[in-house]
Amino acid sequence: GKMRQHLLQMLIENGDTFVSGQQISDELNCSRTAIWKHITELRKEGYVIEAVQRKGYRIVSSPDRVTEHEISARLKSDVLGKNIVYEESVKSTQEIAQKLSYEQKPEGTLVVADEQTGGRGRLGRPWQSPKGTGIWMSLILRPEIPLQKTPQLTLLAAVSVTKAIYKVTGLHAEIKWPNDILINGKKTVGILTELQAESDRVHAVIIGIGLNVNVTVEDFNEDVRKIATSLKIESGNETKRADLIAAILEEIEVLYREYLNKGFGLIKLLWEGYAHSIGRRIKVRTASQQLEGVAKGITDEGILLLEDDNGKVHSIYSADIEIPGT
Ligand code: BTX
Repeated sequence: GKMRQHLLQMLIENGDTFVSGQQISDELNCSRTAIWKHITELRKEGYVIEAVQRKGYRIVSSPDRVTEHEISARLKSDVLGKNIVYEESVKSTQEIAQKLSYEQKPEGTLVVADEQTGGRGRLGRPWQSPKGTGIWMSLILRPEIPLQKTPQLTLLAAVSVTKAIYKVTGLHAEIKWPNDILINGKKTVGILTELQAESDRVHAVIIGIGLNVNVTVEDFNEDVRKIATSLKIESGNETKRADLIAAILEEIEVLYREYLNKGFGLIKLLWEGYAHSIGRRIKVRTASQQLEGVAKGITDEGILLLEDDNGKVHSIYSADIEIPGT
């Protein structure tokens, strides 16, 4: 209920500091007995809460949950994630975010799920989203930019996620154009950008992020096991998903503001710094053709430039790329 969430928020915000029973009962306008009842329930949910006479309560450790309160209590952003919709199990957070966007929910609205039963990648491919192990979320943005610039936001998101992973875990991830983030050559994050637009007017860009956080090898299906990895598999440590979600939203917010004010320049530079495929020989599969050559870089629009063996440079707008030897 509302009161338990409020109590949790107070405890999380106070960190290591005790919150007295008096403070709580004043703020929540409830009795000491009611507080005790809620503390008992929170303990059942996995929170370890210390209770000390004349000092009060404090959280010693929290379960790894991605509920609105777990995220909000850690979030320092101004706009992104101010409105959070948490669901325990959904088909796809993209689907929900699309619907909320049509309902005019504000920019920065975030949909997060503990599990997806029908998570999707590009071109209708499935995205495995096992329960309680990863970040499966969709963010609504409403940038005033022309349609053809929207792919830049995928790159912006990829840079932000890569920075956040490093900040929270110390792991160095690399970006494979356009939308994969790899650690040691294996897929750790997938980003799916979907649009709501009319002629040239962009109503919304829905950025879907799937991040394997505490996923174990056994959690992945047979077919994905060879190509995928997680932060836990790579580092040996568990990460609190809510910490990482907050860090990602903060990084996106900073770069998104920079992008709207000053354009793609800085993001392009950062992206190139994290790029896995630039300068390497790659195979490209687009809807209409297959090409092979060296990835030369990206344009100011975020388009990939590929030089084939005859020295001809192709602009690749959207494709799957394969890096032989990975
Ligand atoms: P993609 O089309 O680049 O990648 C999909 C492919 O990645 C699959 O065909 C499979 O081979 C592999 N794969 C599937 N699941 C995983 C996984 N958990 N880890 C690594 N590799 C995997 C990438 O599409 C974009 C994915 C976006 C997912 C987010 S989650 C929140 C939001 N909701 C939703 O339905 N999709 C997005």
